[in-house]
This record gives sequence, structure tokens and C-alpha cells, in this order.
Amino acid sequence: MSRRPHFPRTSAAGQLAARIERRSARLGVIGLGYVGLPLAVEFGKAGFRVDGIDIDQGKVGRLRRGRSYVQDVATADVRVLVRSGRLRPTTDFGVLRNVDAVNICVPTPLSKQRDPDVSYIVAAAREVARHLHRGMLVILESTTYPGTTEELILPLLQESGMRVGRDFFLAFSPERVDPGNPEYTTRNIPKVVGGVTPACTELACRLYAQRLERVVPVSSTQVAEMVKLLENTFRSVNIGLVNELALMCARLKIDVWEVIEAAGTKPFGFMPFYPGPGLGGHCIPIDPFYLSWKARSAGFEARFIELAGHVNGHMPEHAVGLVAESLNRRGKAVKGARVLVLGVAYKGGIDDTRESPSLDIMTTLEERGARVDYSDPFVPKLDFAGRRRTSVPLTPARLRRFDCVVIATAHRDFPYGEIVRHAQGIVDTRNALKGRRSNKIVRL
Ligand code: SAJ
Repeated sequence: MSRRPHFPRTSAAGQLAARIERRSARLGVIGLGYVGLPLAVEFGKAGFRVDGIDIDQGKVGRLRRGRSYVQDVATADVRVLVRSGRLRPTTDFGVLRNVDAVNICVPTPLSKQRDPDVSYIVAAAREVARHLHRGMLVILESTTYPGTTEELILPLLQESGMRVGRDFFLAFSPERVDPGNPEYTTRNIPKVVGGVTPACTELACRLYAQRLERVVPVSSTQVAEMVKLLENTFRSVNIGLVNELALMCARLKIDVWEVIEAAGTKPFGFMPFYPGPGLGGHCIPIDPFYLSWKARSAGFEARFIELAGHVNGHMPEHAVGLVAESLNRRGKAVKGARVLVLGVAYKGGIDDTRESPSLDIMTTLEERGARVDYSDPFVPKLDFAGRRRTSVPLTPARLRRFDCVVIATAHRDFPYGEIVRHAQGIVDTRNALKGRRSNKIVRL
């Protein structure tokens, strides 16, 4: 990194730096989801006044009533910050006229064609551009392809006639929030920051440094954008590798779980990943395709990403095949069978069902004529495939009623002993029944 820039006190950068230092800077956060709300709360706790902006009136209303809707944000924290006026939830983007720095934390899904959908970023950037004023710092946090900040956002802000790095400042800093992780939080996860100019990088770093434990400056917005995509593509490709290994081991009659556990004893140069029924969440199944899309636009085929997507995308179908195997062992067919899917959240310990492979499993089972229910202590109600469903309580009588039970998400609180005792047949896609021997169990 080049030498840290010095700002003349009277310059826009110098004045912003002073306000950040004194924590008198007015902050804005656009998008109050699992990324934006924790960030707004952390800045509020640091003593800043934060305008939290969201288009969802329901979210804004709940926050104004002092209530959190994000698992990792305590309602008590929201109540204190809202009552003290430090956190001001609003749907009015006009407040941006008075903020010195704004973080954009909006979703970046894939379109139906599985291309990047940056419409939320553009909509937010347009609102920022409308209210952009001299000395304002704009930071994009939404995961996106390299180039988004300077190809999409910068031109919108430059329409003001102001100059980036002198009159306003623009940077990218990838969100690294891991929902439900009690150890790594918004505050202690190192924050990578890349600005359009060194002054942009410096000012964004100084803002985060007011509250976050470690800030990692990099040389450009593109590097910062690419860092996040590498992190999540790394996971997607390695999960794809181990899923393919699981399919190989099934053919070779080798216990893939034992193989991974033993390989995990290697103290260096190896990191265990685990096979499963597919890839869920709003990051891992999606982020790599932002990268492969951008690579393709540069004439490069990101084959690992596409192959991992193919392998991971096949796993729900493979899990349904294991259900068919379990039923066949008892002379039953999928058609007409009663199947209970355990866990609809995309991973253990959370309530998020986005892109959950459990939903793919349920869809395929129902397409093949099974009667499907689910049980998930984190998801009491589920609107799925046009029907509102309710989580089934795992009583012995209920468990006995199903022809097959599929462990799709390994929530820690499931009563696994009861499940083995009372279920007629079990498909374990997560090695949740590790070490339990029973001819009822079909393992992935
Ligand atoms: N999965 C496997 N096998 C594995 C690991 C995960 O099948 O070995 C599946 C999970 O069941 C889930 C999906 O992949 O369906 C994604 O799981 P994840 O553990 O990657 O969890 P996410 O989606 O919550 O990923 C987030 C990411 N955080 C951000 O993007 C900021 C990711 O970068 C984190 O590394 C990950 O949390 C984490 O480590 O928990």
C-alpha cells in the first residue's frame, strides 16, 4: 500500500476526516438486513448518529418500535439506539442530504437467467447520486463482480460534476457477515477496503477503524470486490469437490465421512469440507456466478465455478435417490410414500431457508408423488410450493408415521436418538448420525 495520504484541514477530505475522528460525522446505511443492520448498530454504539434507510416499511416500523428482526442483533441494542436517537430508521432517502458517509448494503441476487442482478445496487446508487454533496463518502458493501463500483456507481456520482477523490469519495468493502456465528461478528471480522483513489481508501479505512477491530486496505475497488468472490468461490468449488468425492466413494463402497475425518488430521495444507444434499444460502450458491459472468464478459471461461455449480446442483437429486433406496429396501415406492424432511434452513443453527437444498428435495419428492412434510425448530411455518406448511413435532408417534425421514439440515437440537429409535427408515445426508449403527440408516 502507498504512503497514507495527508489531508489539508480545509479540504473536503480533511473536514470529513476530522468529523470521523470526532465521531460527529452523520452516517447512513442503506439496506437494513443481516449486513446493514449490524453495521448500523455498531456505528451507533461507537457514538455516531446513523440514518438507517430501508425500502421495507415493515422493517423500519419494527426498528422504530425498538425491535430487531436480525438473529445477530439484540432487540435491547436496537431499543437503546433508537430511543437515544442514535439510530434513526427511515424509508426516506432524503436524509442522505445530511449524511457525511453512506454504506450500501443491498441484496445482489441472480436473475432468472442466472446473471448478476445489480438492480438494487443501481437503485440505491441513484438515490445517493440525487443527494450527493461535497465531502461525502460512499461505500458499497454488497457482494458483486469486479468493476461494479467504478463501472456502475462512479458514473452516477460523477454526473454531479464533482470529482472523485477530491469532492466526494467512493470505496468498496466486502461484507463478511456470517449469520448465526457467535465467534465472528461484524466488529471482529477483518474489513477489506479498496477505494477509487488513495484518499477514498484512507477515509473509508478511518471510518471503519472507529468501530471495527481490524481494517485491511487494498489498492483498488476491483481487488476488494474480487477478494469476496475468491472467498466464496473457494468454498463453492471445495464443496463441489467433496460432493463429487462422496459420489465416487458411494460407487467404491468407501465411507467418505471417515476419509474426510482422517484427512482432517493433516495439520497443514488441508481444510475439511463436507458433502451434503446441496448448496444453500444467499452467498455461496450465488457469488461465484457473479465472478464467472464477469470472466465470460472478458472472454474467459471459469470452468471450476461452472463445474462446481453442476455438481452441487445435482446433490438434491442424489439425496432423493437415497430416499428411493431407503424405501425400496422396505418394498415401498416414492410415489405415495410419506416422507419427513428434517431441517429446511440452509445450514444448521439458523432460520434462513434461502436457496436451501431441502426445498429442492421437497420439490422433487412431491413431483415424484411422495407426500412430504418437514420439521425444523427454527422454521415453525413455511410458505412453499403454494402452500403454508407447519413444522411437524418430532414425537415418537409422528416419527413412526413416516415411511422415510431425511436429515437434510443437521440442527444440533434434533433428537437423533429418538429419530433412530422410532423412524422406519432414515436418510442421513449430513453424517448427523455419525457412529450410530442401524440398518434403518442410508448415508450420503
Ligand atoms: N456446505 C456444505 N459443505 C461444507 C460447507 C457448507 O455442503 O463443507 C453447505 C451448507 O450446508 C450450506 C452452504 O454450503 O447449505 C453454504 O454454507 P456456508 O458454510 O458456506 O455458509 P454461508 O452460506 O452462511 O456462508 C457464509 C459466507 N459468509 C459470507 O459470505 C460473508 C462464507 O464466506 C463463510 O465462509 C461461511 O458463511 C462460513 O464460514 O460459515
